[in-house]
Parts: sequence; structure tokens; C-alpha cells
Amino acid sequence: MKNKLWILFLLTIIFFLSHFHIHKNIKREAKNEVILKRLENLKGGKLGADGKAVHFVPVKKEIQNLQNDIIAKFTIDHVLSDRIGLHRKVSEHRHPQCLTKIYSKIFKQSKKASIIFNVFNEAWSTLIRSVFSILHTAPLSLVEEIILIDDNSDFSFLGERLDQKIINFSIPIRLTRLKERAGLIKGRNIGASLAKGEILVFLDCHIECNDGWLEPLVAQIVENPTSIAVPVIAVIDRLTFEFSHDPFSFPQLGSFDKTLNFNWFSIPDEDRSRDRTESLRSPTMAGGLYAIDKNWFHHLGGYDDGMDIWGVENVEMSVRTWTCGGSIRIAPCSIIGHVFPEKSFYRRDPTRNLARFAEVWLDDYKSKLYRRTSFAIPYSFKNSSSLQKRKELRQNLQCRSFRWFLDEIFPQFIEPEDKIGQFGFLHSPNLEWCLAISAAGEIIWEQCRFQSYGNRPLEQLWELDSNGQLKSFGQNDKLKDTELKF
Ligand SMILES: [Mn+2]
Repeated sequence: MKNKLWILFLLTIIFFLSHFHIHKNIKREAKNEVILKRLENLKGGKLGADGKAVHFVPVKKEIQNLQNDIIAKFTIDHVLSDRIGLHRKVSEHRHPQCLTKIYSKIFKQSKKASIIFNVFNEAWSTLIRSVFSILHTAPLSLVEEIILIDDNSDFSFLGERLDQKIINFSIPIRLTRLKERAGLIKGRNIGASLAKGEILVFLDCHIECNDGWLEPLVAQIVENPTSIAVPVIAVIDRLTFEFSHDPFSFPQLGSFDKTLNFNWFSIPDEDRSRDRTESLRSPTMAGGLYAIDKNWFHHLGGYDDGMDIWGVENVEMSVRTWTCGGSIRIAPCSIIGHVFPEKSFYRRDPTRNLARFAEVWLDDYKSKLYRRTSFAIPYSFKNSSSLQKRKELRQNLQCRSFRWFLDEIFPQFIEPEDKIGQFGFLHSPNLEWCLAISAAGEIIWEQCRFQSYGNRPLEQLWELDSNGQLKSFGQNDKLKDTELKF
């Protein structure tokens, strides 16, 4: 009897969970707003001047509760963010060499920047501080406009209150509201199509800029219009709002792993004795913040409109840019701080984007990718007509192969061999125990999980390479020690 009751109880829970699944997202957004709206009644403040850390515990119990609710929901302390001045300026984080650099040339040319923010259910103070930060740190003669693309947010304070906030500025701030959720990828294409400036600067909407961040980006694009100019990303702590960046650190470069997931890698020590103001070539970019010549952006086909929300598009754009005649360069004197949440508070699944990327750009690496991400295979057959357009784009632009990209642009990458017959499970005779690699990177025995093809446990798969070395199929190798090209 007791067992039956338990089963009934579980079934009821499952029923409720599945029943509310569809509405869950909408309801969650609405609930998110209710929490954030409670902030509107609080007074703003001037904490955290210069980008210093604030350890903020509100005096009132109810505000403490609000703070806890918000951190639980968004992983960012928006209660603290509201107490930090919307106009705060962060102190200097550039390398001393950057301060001696003169950019007078760029003020004599006519290329101006359209700064594009894509906004989806952003908290008030982080959004407004991002916009003010531009106004306080960029030479306004280089800024054509600020464009806000509201991605059909359902927070009401992003309505009229935002309309009122952005009028009467020294440069035009244009707000476009999308009638349907488009996601970052399509939203940025829309932003690009509205831009009047010759340079597009895509930014995230929870950032703060170090002084002098725009000049190096514009200078790079004026000098080399087929290059993408990427700032250095500093960290704004999600709980203390400390803006931290070591002026003497070297920028990390962008890479990817075996499954084409974006990653960072460091510049080897012997390459560190160079002019600290000069840009560095990077195989990939994180994609949240960068500048690109508008004509070049359109020439390269903008973003792939068939992709969803965000994810993978940065690596796709990186490979596309390099193989179709462009470059990606990090401008070390351009520093922008970004609030990194611990996790996203809305759902997204970039699997389809990964399959589109693989189908159009990866040539024979595609099969190696699918062996590790077999969940992406079903997506590879869909939308063939829109995929066709991207394949034609690649052909029309006469882009180089993915092999060329690996050889010339990212030679540090250790490509898996995937020789048929040389990879699989290593198991005990009774098929009970399998050799696996733990999350900590240790080799362990664990219960075998021979699942369907779509659920291959990568940590239990091994491959034997040509040197007779046994390697984990899923885990990433360190990068090859190859000389960097600048
Ligand atoms: Mn972000």
C-alpha cells in the first residue's frame, strides 16, 4: 500500500512537471520581472566608485531577502548593482604603453561607430550603466549612434521607463523593439541592418568600459578593414561588482576544443617581449564584444540567420572570417568589463547551430565532430534550403578549407585521428567494468554504459593514435607547442 502511494505521488509530480513545461518559460520570465521590479522602489547609490569591490549586506531584513532571491534567480547581485552609481567610471586598467599611444589619425577620417546592444530581459541598472559607460568613455565624435535592439523582453520597466531614459542625449540612442523573440544572432543582423555608422560595434548589455577602449578598435578597422577588432574582456564580479584586470597581463587568445567549443589559450612566455599596444591575431573570438567594418560584415554574410538564440555563432564567424579572407585581432589597449553570470536564467540549446556550422564549414572534420556530439546529427538534415544558401555563400566568397584554417591559423590544435577500428570501449570480459576518465582527469574503472549512439559516454571511449598512445576520446589534449604568428 505504502509503495502504491509513493508511485501515485511520483506520477502526480511528473504530470505537473510535464503539464507546465510549455508555460514554464513564460511564467519564469514574468516571475523574474516581479523580483526585479521590487528594486524600483529602492534608492540608487554611489557605491563601488572606480570599479572597487563592494561587500553589500542590506540593513533591512526584507531587502536582504530580496537580495537572496535575486542572486538565486539571476546569479548576479542586482540589489548591489542598483546601489552602484549608474555613472561610475572605472579606474585605469591599461598597460602603461597604451597611455602613450596617439590615435589622432582616426579623428581625421570619416568612419564612425554604431554601437549595438541586444537586450533581452536585462536588469535595469546593468543595462543603463552599460549605455552611460559608452557616453563617459568613448570620444563622441567617433560614435554615430547607440542602437538598442530589445528582443521582445517581457520586463515592463524596459518599456516606457526605458523610452523616457534614453531621450536627450548628446548622441542619438535608438531603440527598436522586436515583436517576436529573435535571439542574439538574428537580433544582431537586425541591428547591423539599421546601423548608419560604417563600423559596427557589438556589445553585451552588462558591461563597463575602461577609458580609451574605442580608439584602438576604430584604428584597427580603419587600417585593416577586413579585420575584426576584439577588446580585452575584464571581469566585473557578479557579487561585488569589482572591475578587475591586471594591466600587465597578456591577452588570452581564442581557440576551440575537439567539439568546436570555444576556449581560451595563453601566449607562450617567449612571445611576451613585444610592443604591448600592438594587436594580436587570434584563431577565434568569444564573440560577445567586437568591432567590424559594416561593409565587411555584410560581405561575409552577416550572421547565419538559420541559427537560434546564441551559441557556436562566434566560432562559426571566426572560421568564416579567416577562411574567407579576413582576420581576427585582439586590441590589447581596448578593455571592456563584463558581468559573467554563473549560469543563464533562460533556456537555450545551440545544438542546431553546431550542426549548421558543421554542415557548411567543417569539411571532413564533420565526422570527427559528430562522433563526439552525436546528439547533433539529427539536426544536420533539417533546413536544407537555408543551409544551401550558406553553402553558396562559402562558394561565392571562394573561402579556403577548414584544413587550411587548422594548418595556418590554428596549428596549435591537436587533431584527433579517429582511425576506424582504433577507438572504442576498454572493458572487462564480462562487459561490466569500463576504463573511463573522471571529471578530474583521473583514469578510473566504472560501470559500463553502452548506450545508444546518441548517448555515447565520451568519458568511457578511448582511441589509439599512430604513436601507439592511448588517449581519451572525449577529453581535450593540451595545445601543440607551436610558434605563434602575430
Ligand atoms: Mn553577457
